[in-house]
Amino acid sequence: MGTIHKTGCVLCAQNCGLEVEAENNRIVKVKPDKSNVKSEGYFCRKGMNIAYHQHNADRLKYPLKRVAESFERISWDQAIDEIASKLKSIVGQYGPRSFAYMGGGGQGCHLEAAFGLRLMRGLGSQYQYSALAQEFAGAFWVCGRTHGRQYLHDQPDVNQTDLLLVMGWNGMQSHQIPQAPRQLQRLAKDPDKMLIVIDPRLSETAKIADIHLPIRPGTDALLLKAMISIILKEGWENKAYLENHTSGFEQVKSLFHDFDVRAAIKTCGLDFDQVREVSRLYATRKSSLRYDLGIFMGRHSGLNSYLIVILQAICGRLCAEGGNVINGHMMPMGPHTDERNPKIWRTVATNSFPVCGSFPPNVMPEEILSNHPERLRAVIVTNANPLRSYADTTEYENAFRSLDLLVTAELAMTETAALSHYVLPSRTGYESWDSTFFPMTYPGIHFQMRRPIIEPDGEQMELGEIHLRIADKLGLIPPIPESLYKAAYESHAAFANALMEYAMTEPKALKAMPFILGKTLGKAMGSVHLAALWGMLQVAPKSFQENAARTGFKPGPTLGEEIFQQIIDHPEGIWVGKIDPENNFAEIKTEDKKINLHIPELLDELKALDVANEEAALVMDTKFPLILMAGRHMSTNANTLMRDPAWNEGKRVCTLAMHPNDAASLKLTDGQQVRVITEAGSEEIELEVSDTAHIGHVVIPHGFGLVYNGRKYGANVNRLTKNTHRDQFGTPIHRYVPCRVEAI
Ligand SMILES: Nc1nc2c(c(=O)[nH]1)N[C@H]1C(S)=C(S)[C@@H](COP(=O)(O)OP(=O)(O)OC[C@H]3O[C@@H](n4cnc5c(=O)[nH]c(N)nc54)[C@H](O)[C@@H]3O)O[C@H]1N2
Ligand SMILES: Nc1nc2c(c(=O)[nH]1)N[C@H]1C(S)=C(S)[C@@H](COP(=O)(O)OP(=O)(O)OC[C@H]3O[C@@H](n4cnc5c(=O)[nH]c(N)nc54)[C@H](O)[C@@H]3O)O[C@H]1N2
Ligand code: SF4
Ligand SMILES: [Mo]
Repeated sequence: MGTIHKTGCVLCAQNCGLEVEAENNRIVKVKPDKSNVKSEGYFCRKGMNIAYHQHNADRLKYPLKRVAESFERISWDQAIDEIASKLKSIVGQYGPRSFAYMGGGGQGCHLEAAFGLRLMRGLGSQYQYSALAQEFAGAFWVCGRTHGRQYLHDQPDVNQTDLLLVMGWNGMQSHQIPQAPRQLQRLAKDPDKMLIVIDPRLSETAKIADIHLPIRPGTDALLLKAMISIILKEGWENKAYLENHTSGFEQVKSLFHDFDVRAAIKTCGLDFDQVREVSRLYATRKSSLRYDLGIFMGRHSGLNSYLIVILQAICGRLCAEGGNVINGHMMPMGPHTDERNPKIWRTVATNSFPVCGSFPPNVMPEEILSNHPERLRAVIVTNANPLRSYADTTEYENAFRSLDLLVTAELAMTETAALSHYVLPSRTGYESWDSTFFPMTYPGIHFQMRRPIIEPDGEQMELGEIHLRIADKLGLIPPIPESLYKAAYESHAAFANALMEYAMTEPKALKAMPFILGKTLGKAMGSVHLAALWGMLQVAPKSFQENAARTGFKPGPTLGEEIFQQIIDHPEGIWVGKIDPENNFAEIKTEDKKINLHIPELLDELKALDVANEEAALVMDTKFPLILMAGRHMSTNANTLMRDPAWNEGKRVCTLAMHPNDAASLKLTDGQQVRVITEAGSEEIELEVSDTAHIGHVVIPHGFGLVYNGRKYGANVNRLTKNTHRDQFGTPIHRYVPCRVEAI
């Protein structure tokens, strides 16, 4: 019998509570943790198999340096010295735009971002690239305009809603809200509630829905425009809400008049009466809406997000009970980086801008391969595996091979690590203090700090400490007085006083704060991540303090310390705050405090959205007659986080799903090997004939193509995606990749 620890899952944004049994420094058994107030004893088969993520043959133990075509073990001192001196010389010679930090994202470990972003800023750069900008960029950008800040995202108030309308989200497999399958099944089974799913495939979520609209792939914008037109024409809109809580609708309203609704719905491959009924239900019931990658990574991604806000607003469903609500947060997922602000950088080769602080990974290869004098030359990658995760593996390989410096801090020898000049071994989410800042709950705000439950069996460091050491070598940390180090060992109160004194006399202290905390308090605590959390809580903004007071924390100067102690005392996680459910509109941060429905930059695309233009755009090239859904989030993948494929042994996991009619016309049969060809490349894969597929639409899950112990597991779908197949925000159009399929 080993020791049982309360912790959380690091494999998706839900971070369900887990009870993990560790024996001889290995995870031997995992159970869901009933005492976690967010997940309440829910977990999925990924969480159950977390040991395959933690223990695998590719784990890194020591810093490595590439020498010719292989790696040589070096000391931490040598690694940090060499990396810092190369960074200094590259940034010194070519300027701060030559450096990018690709990190801070991830599913389980966000505390490194406090350090990585400081290192990036210390070098003078604004280039943070992360996964956020390959999925949510369009939606977050729209939130910036409609809600006033790019980090204000609305989610369905699932507990109170009577009707959940789902677009391009397969929560039964992908989750994305706490205990998603439980919640979806509850809505589907309750005769007084409804689940409506708009998805080309008969997804696992569509299967249990009250109504499934099997939309033609890529036509959601047309459908949304039609639904809004129907609602306005029938007079089902909420006029009082529009008057009191929105602005700008007068400027866009006319675009929905005289729209050929019947023809549009026909182009979507749907039935007019059914769409009219769904529109009526959504407009007249206590409804909410959840959309995801089927929309985010689809055609008209940004426009769809805009249309969804308009749909919600005309029906009065935003910031309303049982509708879509804005969650509270302990820390926003990123800053509001409005590209109209001249201080916000654009990239040199593709003129791309960040959304919520993050630049789009899709443009990075061009930014590296450009011949602009300020092109990207040095990249630090953490918490990401661009060589299998991001679009166009082949182009990424070309780009990364031509960098002057590529440093990857990783748990395992990933595809990205294998191409790097330096590989730095990092502790896993079970070997370090760490957490995420995903605001997924409402009205409560949940927080859990995971603690080390496994001893690192090498020289692995916390990711934040790796950034700290590089920053220190670069001279980015001002001198710290001995008294501050000493105070860190005395008490938090003594430390807080000493820190305040120091910050008043040292002008550089504020900007280097995470590093200073890490070097002093982090040393005393044995974790730089934990020290950063303590620091964040001491300077929590007023809005968070109010939310914390609502859960019973005492407002005042000791609030941060009190919350910190509660977090430490409760490894299962706690409610750290509660947003005011009576006044969700208070979260809207536009100038007039109303939901702004007029986005000039999207009006041309909205005007041009009609049946004639769409029918023309939807005609497939004869070379590529099928639509590939490049990536599917299912119970047998976890992005690229599972290194040991044994967790899927005996399962049919990476196939090309195709409708029986398409298979028949191509004379293909289930189980045979086929070749899928796109503009980016080709991959061989096993065919799975499935009537869950939509005609003309084929599906490959992402995250495969891993080579483990010399054997390749499945096809890497990102060999089939082109980095330039993206929208105006840099988001890949992974859900609409033209392809053809041939027998081998
Ligand atoms: N098991 C598992 N769970 C995961 C992950 C994982 O790798 N594995 N990854 C996590 C991450 S990082 C994310 S972002 C989420 C993603 O979670 P989801 O967004 O739910 O993932 P997808 O599988 O892309 O599902 C989207 C749905 O959109 C549909 N779709 C495709 N094209 C269209 C279209 O044109 N219109 C409409 N309306 N629908 C369309 C698809 O058929 C699919 O059912 O999953 C998270 N959860
Ligand atoms: N074609 C296609 N591609 C896709 C998708 C798709 O639908 N289609 N889905 C995409 C989506 S939604 C997402 S979010 C991305 C995610 O893609 P990525 O951002 O690459 O994230 P992951 O695959 O989750 O994890 C990447 C690496 O982080 C490392 N890691 C995890 N925790 C830690 C840590 O604490 N420290 C360090 N140093 N490393 C750590 C893991 O070992 C892993 O190698 O993939 C995307 N890729
Ligand atoms: S993968 Fe996601 S849903 Fe599954 S146990 Fe982990 S956190 Fe929970
Ligand atoms: Mo994602």
